[in-house]
Amino acid sequence: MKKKIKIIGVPMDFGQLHRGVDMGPAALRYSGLVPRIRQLGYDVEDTGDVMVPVRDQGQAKSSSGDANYLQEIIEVCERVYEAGKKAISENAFPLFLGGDHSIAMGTIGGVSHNTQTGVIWIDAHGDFNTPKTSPSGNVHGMPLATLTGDGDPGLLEIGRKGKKIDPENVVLIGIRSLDDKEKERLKKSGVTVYTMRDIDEQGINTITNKALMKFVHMKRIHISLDMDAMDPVEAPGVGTPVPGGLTYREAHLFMEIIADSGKLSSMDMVEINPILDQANKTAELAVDLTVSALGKRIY
Ligand code: EXY
Ligand code: MN
Ligand code: MN
Ligand code: MN
Repeated sequence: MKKKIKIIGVPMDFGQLHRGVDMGPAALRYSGLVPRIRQLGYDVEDTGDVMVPVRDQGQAKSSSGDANYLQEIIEVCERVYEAGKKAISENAFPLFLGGDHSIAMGTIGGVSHNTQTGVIWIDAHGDFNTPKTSPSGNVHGMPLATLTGDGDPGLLEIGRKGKKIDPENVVLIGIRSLDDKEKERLKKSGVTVYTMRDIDEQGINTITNKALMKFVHMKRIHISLDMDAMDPVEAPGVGTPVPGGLTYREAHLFMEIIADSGKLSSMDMVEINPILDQANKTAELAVDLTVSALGKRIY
């Protein structure tokens, strides 16, 4: 019997300063996410959206300097953590719809609450800043640092105390934009990093299989897919686009190989901003990639 998929929307945009990324879950649902997954034979439950405080244009940042909107982010990520933990406890597959990438501090914490989970983080960026190294104060540039144990003390307490995942159990793919101090931290961290150059030189097939080899002794893999990993030509609807990203087929082949592993147990789809998109192109691509990750076959 196929697993139950639990869809958990997280319309949160406090991790960065653009408006619109809070509409990601709606854009994904509008693109036919639920029927497309049902077509694959899964039992799908859309649990709706977790509660997110409203942000209005005139609102002052709740904190400034080191990390913006900390309290709001902690509050939402606590709810996301509980939702993820519950889904995994019920033996379901949680599919999280962002929102900006700061939601991953809740999703990955929650899904890893009882078993080691390998994390594949697909992103143009490292998301490895701390409040001290961040040039922007935007928390969506910090979630991977926090999950691996370094960052704001309040963020480190989301769900359970401290580090949620060993850096040795994280593979970054698609990287092409790192801040200087972030790069230094990442080099010392133990995280495996595959940049776009690695993909150009070795091919996405080799890189994906290397990531799977790393997790050969693990039962579960979580994919955290930041849509800015894609080339902006394919995915224009993101707040921090960087040229030279993954092509349509590279991203699909990655998902197809991961699906064949049979280990994918949870996934995030983040950073889709419909206000910046061309029609609904980026959300539609994200839905295509999700069904590939869940086992859709060409033949
Ligand atoms: N490294 C930059 C910063 O920390 O502000 C940009 C981060 C963008 C993060 C996006 C979501 O992946
Ligand atoms: Mn927004
Ligand atoms: Mn990201
Ligand atoms: Mn990114």
